[in-house]
Amino acid sequence: MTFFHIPKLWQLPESSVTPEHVFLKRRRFLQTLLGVGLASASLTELGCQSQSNAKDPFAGIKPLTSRPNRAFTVSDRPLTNERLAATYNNFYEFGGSKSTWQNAQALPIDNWKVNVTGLVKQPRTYDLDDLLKRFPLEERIYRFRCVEAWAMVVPWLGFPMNALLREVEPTASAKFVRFTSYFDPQVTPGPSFPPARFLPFPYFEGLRIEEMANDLAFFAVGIYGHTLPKQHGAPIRAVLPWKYGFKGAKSIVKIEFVAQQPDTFWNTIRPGEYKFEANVDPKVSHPRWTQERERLIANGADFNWVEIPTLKYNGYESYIAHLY
Ligand SMILES: Nc1nc2c(c(=O)[nH]1)N[C@H]1C(S)=C(S)[C@@H](COP(=O)(O)O)O[C@H]1N2
Ligand SMILES: [Mo]
Repeated sequence: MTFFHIPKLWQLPESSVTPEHVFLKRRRFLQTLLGVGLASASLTELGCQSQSNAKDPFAGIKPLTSRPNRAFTVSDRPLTNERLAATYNNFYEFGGSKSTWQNAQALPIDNWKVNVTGLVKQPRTYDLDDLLKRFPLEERIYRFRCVEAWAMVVPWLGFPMNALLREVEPTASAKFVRFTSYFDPQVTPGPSFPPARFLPFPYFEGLRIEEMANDLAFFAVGIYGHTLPKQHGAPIRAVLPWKYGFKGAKSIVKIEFVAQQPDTFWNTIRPGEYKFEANVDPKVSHPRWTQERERLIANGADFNWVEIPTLKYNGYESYIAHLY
């Protein structure tokens, strides 16, 4: 019997991990942020961020074993520092700033259930253990691009969405899928402005069935070798690396197969911005900023934003170009 150690993808030499000390320069990073002027909603709360470190961004995580899927790795930019990725998030259920990780610790993830319903032959409710037992976990390093033009590179653990499709068998009339995130006004207060009652919670997103069946479409249940910290959308979230980050609904409780293109959270709030498809495209500007470049949330030795060009479909053109 051979017993050998399979290194995690992100431990391989080609993944240059950002040194920890970079995190300590966060204050300067925040100043840089203020300098480039992000949305005012973020600005108001960013100021408080560096003061409270009382909570642990990794509270409650557990190790997860997985098979590294080396078909999906990233060599054109460094892996993002884990702590940075875990403390710079969008999760509007828990606030409108990037420091929602502290509030997100209130998310109750025990006895999580995911209801798969709608136009499927095998509708069912999975609990998280069912999912982990049924679908072998793999690790994939993906680029990640937020519509706000920040970007990261992280190792997700999870399983391809097409594995779930095979099991639940959408009917011929299922043309789209709709994801719904956890929402409980007692637990998820929403941003301070606009008040949550003006936002169409629970968060919802969608895909065409062919997009969901594509190799890249992924359900993540972990990151960096362990379960998802709550702020990343524990215990299960969607990851669609060729689309803007907002398409990847966090903390999914419902997966519904439907005949018509579903509405989406952000499109309902701001119909004039991105359409349903929301593929990363440097040539299609946001109404208020260019998408030609992006800023990595870490850059190795020194913590300034690193600006790099944005790639068509975030560099995944060969996988999904035939869909558009
Ligand atoms: N339920 C829910 N899912 C969400 C969001 C959110 O506010 N609520 N934000 C989206 C946006 S805009 C981005 S960029 C990513 C951020 O993922 P991360 O915080 O794990 O980096 O989550 C997406 N999924
Ligand atoms: Mo985003």
